Amino acid sequence: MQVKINNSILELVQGDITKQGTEAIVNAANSGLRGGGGVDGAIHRAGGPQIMEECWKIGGCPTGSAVITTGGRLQARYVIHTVGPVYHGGNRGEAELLAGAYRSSLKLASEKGIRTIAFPSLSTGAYGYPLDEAARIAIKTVVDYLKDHPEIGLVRFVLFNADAYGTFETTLRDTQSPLIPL
Ligand code: AR6
Repeated sequence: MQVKINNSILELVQGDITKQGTEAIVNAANSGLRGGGGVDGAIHRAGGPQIMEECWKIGGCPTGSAVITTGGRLQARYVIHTVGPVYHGGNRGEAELLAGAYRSSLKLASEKGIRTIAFPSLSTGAYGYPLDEAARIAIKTVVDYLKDHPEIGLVRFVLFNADAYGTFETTLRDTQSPLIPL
């Protein structure tokens, strides 16, 4: 599914983040940038050791922030590493931290002149964020950013399975409807 936000494209696909040909892909990292499972493990496996070497030099990344490395052997030229919150029930600032992770990644892309970027669904694996709430925050944050930042031409959400794709699709359809406010 694709929608236009001013002159930019927001796209949903089902697939593997490591296979994307966007200029940057986003990693669902931890604050130590130490690697792990899920998206993080897949990106380091596919991209090779250079990405981890750069992560060691950077040292870390607070929750809600983002840092950038090259893409190593990946097709994407850059990896933007961001850290979503661990979900503890929703009353510990998780929503703002999750929005912050998307926003910081997009801001870094704008600063680096990156025009195409692919995101996984941050925090919805090991970090336990409920998918429907996370999808709503992800889509609202990206749509709001694209409205003000025409320099980003394409944002793609890469959803790993049909369930995640369906949830993002329903959420995006709802937010596109003038009858249902964000
Ligand atoms: N492409 C796209 N999406 C994927 C892929 C892939 N190759 N693999 C998994 N997903 P997670 P988090 C989906 O756990 O919740 C790591 O150990 C997955 O189905 O990767 O932010 C880090 O080091 C889920 O919906 O990220 C951190 O310690 C979503 O991506 C911690 O996990 C995110 O799942 C971060 O946890």
